[in-house]
Amino acid sequence: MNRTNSNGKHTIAGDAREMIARAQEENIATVWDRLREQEPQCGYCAMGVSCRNCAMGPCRVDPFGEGPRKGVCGATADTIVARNLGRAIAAGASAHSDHGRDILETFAALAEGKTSGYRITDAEKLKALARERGIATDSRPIEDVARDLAAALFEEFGTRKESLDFLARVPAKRREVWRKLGITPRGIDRENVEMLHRTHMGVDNDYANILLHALRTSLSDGWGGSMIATELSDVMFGTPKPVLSRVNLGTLRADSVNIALHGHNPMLSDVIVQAAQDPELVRMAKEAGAAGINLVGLCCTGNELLMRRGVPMAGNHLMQELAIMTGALEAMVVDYQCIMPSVTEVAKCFHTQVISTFDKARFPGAIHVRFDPERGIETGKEIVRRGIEAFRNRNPQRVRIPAVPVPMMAGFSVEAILGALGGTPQPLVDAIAKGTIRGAVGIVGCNNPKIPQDYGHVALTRRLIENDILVLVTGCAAVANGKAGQMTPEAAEMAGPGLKAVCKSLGIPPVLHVGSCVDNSRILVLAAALANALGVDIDQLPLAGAAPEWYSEKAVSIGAYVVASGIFTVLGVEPPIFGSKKVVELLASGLEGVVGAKFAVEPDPEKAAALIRKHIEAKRAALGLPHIPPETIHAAETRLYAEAAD
Ligand code: SF4
Ligand code: MSK
Repeated sequence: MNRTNSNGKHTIAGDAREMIARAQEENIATVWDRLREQEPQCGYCAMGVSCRNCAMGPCRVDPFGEGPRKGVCGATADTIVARNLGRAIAAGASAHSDHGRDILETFAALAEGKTSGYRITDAEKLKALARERGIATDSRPIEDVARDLAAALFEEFGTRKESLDFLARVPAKRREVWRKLGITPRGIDRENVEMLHRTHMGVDNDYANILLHALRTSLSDGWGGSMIATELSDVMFGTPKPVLSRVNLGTLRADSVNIALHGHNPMLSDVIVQAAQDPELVRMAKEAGAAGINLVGLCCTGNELLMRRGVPMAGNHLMQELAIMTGALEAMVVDYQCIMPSVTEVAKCFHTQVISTFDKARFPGAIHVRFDPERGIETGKEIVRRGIEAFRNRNPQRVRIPAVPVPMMAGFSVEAILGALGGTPQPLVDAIAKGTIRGAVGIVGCNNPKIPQDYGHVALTRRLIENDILVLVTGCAAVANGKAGQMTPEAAEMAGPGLKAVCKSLGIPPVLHVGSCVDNSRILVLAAALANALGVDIDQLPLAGAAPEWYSEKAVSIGAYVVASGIFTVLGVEPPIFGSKKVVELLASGLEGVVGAKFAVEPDPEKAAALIRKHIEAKRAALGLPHIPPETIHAAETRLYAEAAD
C-alpha cells in the first residue's frame, strides 16, 4: 500500500507526527491510511439514507435526484434516517450501560465478599447513594447497605419502573418537560430494547416519534447506565480529587517495563495498578533489566486511572497504534470500546503483546487473560508478569520515544469542584451572575481521522477560555487539551481576565478534567445542581456542549441526552442525517421548542466558538444578567492552529 506522507494534516500533536513518520518509513498501515483507502466513502450512508434492516433490502433512497425515493417496504428517507439514528443511539447507550452493569456486578460481588483486589473506597458516597433511594444507612454494616444498593441499582435496568431513581437529581421543571413529552426514561434495558423494536421493519414509521424515543433511550444512558458506572466506580476506586500528572507518548520510559491500559472499564486496570506495585513483580522487572514497571493510560480506561490514581496518559484515541510504534511498549491491555482491531496487526511489527481481558471483547491475534472479579488481583499480577516477560524480547534499537511529557491536572469530580468552591455551587453561580465567568461548556468526545487530530478540541477550548467561559472536558477531548498544555493551573494565563482571576484564586486550570466518557454524567449532575441553586430549568443556564471530533455511537447517545437535558450542543463532524430535511430541521431547530435545546453542526472550531458564545450571551440576556449583544460576536479573524488545519 502506498502510505500517505502528509502527517502534518493528520494531527497537531508533535508526538503523533513523529510516529506517523515512522509508520511511513516502515510501511505500517495506520488509521489515516485506511481512511484514505475507503475514500470516497458511500454518499448514501453518509446521508443516513441506506437501510439493511431486513432481507428485502439492502435499500438506499435518493432524497434529491433520479434514484428511488423509497425502500422496498416503502420507507421514506425521513423514516430511514430517523431509524438509523435511533439505532446508533441505542448502540451507544447500550455500550455505556453494559459498562455500568459490569461495574454493578463487581460491586454486588464485593458486597457479598466474593472479590479479590476490590474494596469500598468511598463509604460516604455509597451511603449517600443509598439514602437517595431510601435505603437505611444508620448503624448498619456497610456491606449490608452495599447489598441493598446493588439490588436497587439492578432494578434500574429492568422493565417494571416508571422512572429511573437518578431522576430525583433533575430539576422539577425538566422532569415535567420529559413527562409531558412522554420521554421520562424508565428501565435502561427497556428503552434500548424498545428502540430496536421500533426500528424493526413495519413498526414505528413516524420520524418524529422515532426520534422522541431515541431521546428517551439516550436519557436512560446519561441519567442511568453512565451515571451508575460513574457513581459506583467512585465508590469502589475513590471519588476523584485534583491530581497532577503527565501526558503524551513521552510518558513511556525507555528504561522500564511499559504497560498501556486501554479501553473504558477501570475494573481490571485498577487492580493492575495495585499489582504493578507488588514487590515480587518489581523485583522480577529489575531482574529482567528494567528500572521498574511503568503503567500508562490510553483512551477512557486511561482517563479513569488518571482521574483517581494520577496514572500518566500516553494518549487519546488516534494514539493507540502510534503508542505501539514507539517500540517501547511491552503490553497493551485492552478491555472494551474504542480499541481498533488493527492494534494486533501493528503489534506484530514490534514485541508488544496485546492482552484482551473481557470475554465479550475478543481480538484475533491477542492473548486472552479473562477478567474475573473473584480473581481480580491474581489476574492483574498475571498480566503484569506477561509484560515483564515481553520486556526481555524488546529490541532497544527499535525504541523511539518521541516527546517530553506535558504536565496536566485531572480529578475534577463534582465533589472536587464543589469542594474547591467551598462546598456549594453558590460561588460559581455568583461568578456567572456577575459575568466574571460568562458560562460553562462541556467539550467531550473522541478523535476522528477526518479532522486533524486534537485540532477541534484544542482550538475550540482555547477560544472559549479566552472569552471567560469555563470548559469541562472528558474523554479524548481532555487528553487533547492536556497535550496542548491547557490543563495546568498555569494555563489560567491563557484565559480571559475574569476566568483567569477565578482559576488563580482557586489554583485550578481553566479547563477541568471531569473524567471518562461515562463521566459525562458528572456534567449532567453539575448542570442540575446549578439549575436547582438558581431555581430554573437546565435550558435556561448559560451552558453548552460540544463534540468537535466525535466518531462513536456512544458520542451520538451523549449528544442526544445532553440536548434532551436542555443543553445546546455543537458537533464538529456531520452526523449521517442530511438525507432527511425533516430530521435535520427537527434536530437543528424544532427540538428547541420541545426540549429547550438543539444541535448545530460546525466543523470549524473558530465558528463553533462564536456560535457557542452567542448562545451563552443570549441565555445570560434571558436571565437578566449582564451580557454582550450576541449579534456582535463573530468568528475570530486569526486562527491559532490554521497551519495544522490547512
Ligand atoms: Fe429496505 Fe425497508 Fe428492509 Fe430497510 S426495512 S432494508 S428500507 S425493505
Ligand atoms: S469514547 S472519547 S474515542 S476513548 Fe470514551 Fe473512545 Fe475517546 Fe470517544
